Amino acid sequence: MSNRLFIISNRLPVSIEETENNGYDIKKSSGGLVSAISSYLKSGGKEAFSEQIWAGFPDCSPEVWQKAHAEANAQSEYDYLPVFINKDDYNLYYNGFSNSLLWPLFHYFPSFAEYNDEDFETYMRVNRSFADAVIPQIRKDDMVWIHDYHVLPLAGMLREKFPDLSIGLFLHIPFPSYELFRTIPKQWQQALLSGMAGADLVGFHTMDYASHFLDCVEQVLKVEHEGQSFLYNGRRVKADAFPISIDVDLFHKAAESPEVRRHKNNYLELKGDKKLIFSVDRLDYTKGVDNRLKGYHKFLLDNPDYIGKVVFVLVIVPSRDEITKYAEQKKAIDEYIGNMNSSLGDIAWQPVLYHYNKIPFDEMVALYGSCDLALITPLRDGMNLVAKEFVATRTDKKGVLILSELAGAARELTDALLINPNDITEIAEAIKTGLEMPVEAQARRMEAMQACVAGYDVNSWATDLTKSLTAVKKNQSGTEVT
Ligand code: GDG
Repeated sequence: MSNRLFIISNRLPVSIEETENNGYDIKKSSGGLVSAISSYLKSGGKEAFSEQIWAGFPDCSPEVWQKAHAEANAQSEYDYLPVFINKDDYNLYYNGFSNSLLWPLFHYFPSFAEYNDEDFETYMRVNRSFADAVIPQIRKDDMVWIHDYHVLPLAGMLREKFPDLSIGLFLHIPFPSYELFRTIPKQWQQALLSGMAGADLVGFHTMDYASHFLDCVEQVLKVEHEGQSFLYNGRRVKADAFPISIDVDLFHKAAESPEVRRHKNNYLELKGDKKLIFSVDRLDYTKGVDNRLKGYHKFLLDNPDYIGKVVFVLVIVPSRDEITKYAEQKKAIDEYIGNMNSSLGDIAWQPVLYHYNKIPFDEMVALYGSCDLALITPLRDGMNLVAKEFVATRTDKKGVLILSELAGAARELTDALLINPNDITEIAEAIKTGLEMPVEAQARRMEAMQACVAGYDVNSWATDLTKSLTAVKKNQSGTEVT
């Protein structure tokens, strides 16, 4: 238990907000990555490490951080290491290269990708700032765990200084096929892949993504892989699948908690004898909300008996709203819902109940628990945790999951009603099938999906990754294939 766990991600799991009179507010983030790592540490992971350090952008200036960091650190299980990035650089690195090139391209939206030299240069410079901030703090027996597409070149930058350091990199989004990856200028392809190959273990949600990565490495870095690993600069690098999951117990327990029950009772009363469809996503064109609405619209037009007898609660959490494509997506959704509600609904009933804001955890779980159908239709999604959370919540074994076959989660949740998110008719038909599915069939499918989610929960994911990294390190004696 001598080594430390060193996590690096774009953002720290805390942010400091300046308030009036020189004060500050410490806000803990509650994203998927933070809850994944926290629940792993709580359930035994902590014993494996002497300390946990988390490096990332704190979303505040060094002056504000200076005032608040002691208190923030005292409240946390992590030692925070802030990486300060100025506003202009952050804009080009985050809104630019990360979210206007890598995000759309890796999600198979090449026409949304913006190839901009200044964005690339800033992305590399910001990654260098990450390296500069963490290098003086790293000890050679630390286990470094880098997360996501914002920091792809970082492993390579750390490797220059620490030839033997244990470095894992996990990508939370898909990795695209070479045919898409090659649309990036060659110098950028090289920088991204050689940076990723600085890790010892590169983790993805599915084997498809891992295979695409290995294929790109072969084409761009001219290094052949043997099985799932390749030799790069004399070091063996492994690519593998680690399908991220959720804290199953948290959702089980939450489903039975008095707060969730209270919200659930309210929703059940509100719903009356109507059917309830539910979805919750960040605002993102990859989530397929337009097609979801079109599919629901078609379902109502094709099955007019359901008019007035079903409500779709659509929750969208604001996200990346400084990027034009996101603002356009918001506008398109608003307009579609406005038109649909006024053409099909009346004062007494609206087909879509739209909420454009984050909802509290208990309310989200109550909606998972009281809906008849969860409608999850991303055009591409690395994994999709909402699908797994819905399944884990349904201790009553009721409810139907409609899931896009283009989400990573579809590889595991094969007992969902799987649909192609570009096929509006298939979505419409699946809604009808789902709403009319006998309870025995619902229970059978739900039990199979619950067994799958419980069989590989978030702790399995984190343990699997850390053990695998340790094994890769052990096997790295030379050219041994792992
Ligand atoms: C990326 C990848 C991959 C959402 N709305 C509310 C809320 N949430 C929580 C959900 C869930 C998380 O946010 C969303 O996770 P997803 O996996 O669905 O999607 P991304 O944000 O796109 O995440 C994705 C993931 O990373 C992990 O690797 O699965 O493919 O794109 O946990 O519960 N939570 C609350 N209120 C909301 O309104 N409380």
